[in-house]
Amino acid sequence: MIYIENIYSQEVMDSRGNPTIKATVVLSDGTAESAIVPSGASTGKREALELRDGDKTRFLGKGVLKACENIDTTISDALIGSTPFDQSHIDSLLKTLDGTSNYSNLGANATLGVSMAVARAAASSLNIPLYRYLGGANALTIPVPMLNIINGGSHADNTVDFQEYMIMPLGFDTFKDALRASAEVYHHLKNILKNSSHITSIGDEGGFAPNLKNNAEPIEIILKAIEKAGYKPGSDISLALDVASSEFSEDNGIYNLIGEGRKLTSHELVSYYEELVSKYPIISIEDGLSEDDWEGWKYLTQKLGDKIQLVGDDLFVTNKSILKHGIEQNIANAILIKPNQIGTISETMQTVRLAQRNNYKCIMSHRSGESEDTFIADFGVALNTGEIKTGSTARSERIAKYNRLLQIESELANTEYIGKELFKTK
Ligand code: 2PG
Ligand code: MG
Repeated sequence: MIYIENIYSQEVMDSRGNPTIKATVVLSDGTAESAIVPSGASTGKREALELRDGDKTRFLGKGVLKACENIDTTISDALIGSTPFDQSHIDSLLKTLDGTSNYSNLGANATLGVSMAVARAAASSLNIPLYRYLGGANALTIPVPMLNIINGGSHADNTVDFQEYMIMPLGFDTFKDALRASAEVYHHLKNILKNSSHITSIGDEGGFAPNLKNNAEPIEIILKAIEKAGYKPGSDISLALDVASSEFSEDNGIYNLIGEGRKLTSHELVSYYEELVSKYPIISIEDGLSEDDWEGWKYLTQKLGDKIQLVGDDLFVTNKSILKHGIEQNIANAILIKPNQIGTISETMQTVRLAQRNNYKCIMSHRSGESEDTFIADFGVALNTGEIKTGSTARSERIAKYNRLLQIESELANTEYIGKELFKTK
C-alpha cells in the first residue's frame, strides 16, 4: 500500500516578489510532487486566512516561515502514513487539525499547499495527468479564458478604478485558436496605446496599465484593438469586467470612483453598468457591487441577471455556505473559484458542485500574485468549469497556465471548447 512518507515546505517567491509557500509531498513509492500557493491583493474580507509572519525585518512582514513550520511539524506529523488517494480524507484531516472555520491556526496557505501537493503526488504515482486524476473520464472541457488585458484598481498604479478589463474569445472552435486571437488583440492594443502616447507598462496580471480619463475608455480602446486584429466584437470576442468594487466602496455604502472624480450610490452604479452593457458587448461583470452590499447585489441581479453573467468573487470567496445564501436570495449567477480563498482542494470542489447543481456558472481563477504552478489549469478541466481567468497573454506566471491548457488540448482526443454555447441563452 502506497502511503505519504514525508511532507516538507520551502519559502519561495511569487510574481510580485513576495514570499509564498512551496509544499512537497513524498510517497512511499518514491513519487515526490510539489505545489506553490498563490496570493491575492484585492482580497475578500471573508477569505480563509493567509498566514504571514508579521516580522518587519523580513520581507516587510510578509514572510511565511510560520506557515512553513506548520507544514513541517503539525501537518506532516498528522498526514504521514495516510493514503494519498483519498483527497477528501486528507482535506478533512487538515480541517480538523486546524480546528477553525477559516484556517486561522495553520494558515490556508499551509493547508492548500499540502492539499494540492497530495493531489499531484497521487496523480503522478498513478501515472495519469492531474486533470484526469481529479476529474476522471469526464474531464474534457477546455475552459474559455477571460484574459485581463487592461489592469486598473489595486493591480496597477494608474487612474482606472475598475480592476480588470478582459476579453473572452467565444467565437472559436478550439482553445488554441481562441488564445492566438487573444494574443493578436493584445499586440494591437499595445500599438494603439503607443500610437496615442499612452504608457504600455503592464500591471500585476500582464495587462496594460495606462492612465485613462474614465472607466469606459479602456473598453473603447479594446474594441478598436479587436477590430484591428480582424475580429468581430460581440461574436468573435466579447468583453468581461472585474470591477472589484469592494476596493472603492466606502463604509457609508457609497462607491467612490476616484479616477472619474464622482461618487455613486449602489443603484446609480447599477445604472452605470446597464448603460455600459447596452452600449458595449459586455457579457460578464464580476464584483459589480461590494461584498457587504447584498441589497445592492439583489437589485443588480434583478436588473442584469438575465442578460449577462454576474460573478461573485469577494462576495462568495469560494465558500459554500456564503454561496448557499446567495443562491437562496437570488444573488449573482456565477462564482469565481479560487482555491486559496477556502483552503483545500476538496472544499473548492464542494463549492463548485453546489454552484453547478444550482446553475451558477463557475470560473476557475488565479490570484494576482502567482507562480509557475499550473494546478488551476488542470483543475478547471477536471471540474468542467467551462471558464478560466488567468491573466493576459504576457507574464510567464500567467502564460504557464495557458501553455498547460494548450498541452492538455493537444493530448486529448475529444476535447470541447464551449465558447459558442457558453452564453447562448443570454
Ligand atoms: C480578482 C483577483 C484575480 P486578487 O479580484 O479576481 O484577478 O485578484 O488575486 O488580487 O484578489
Ligand atoms: Mg475579482
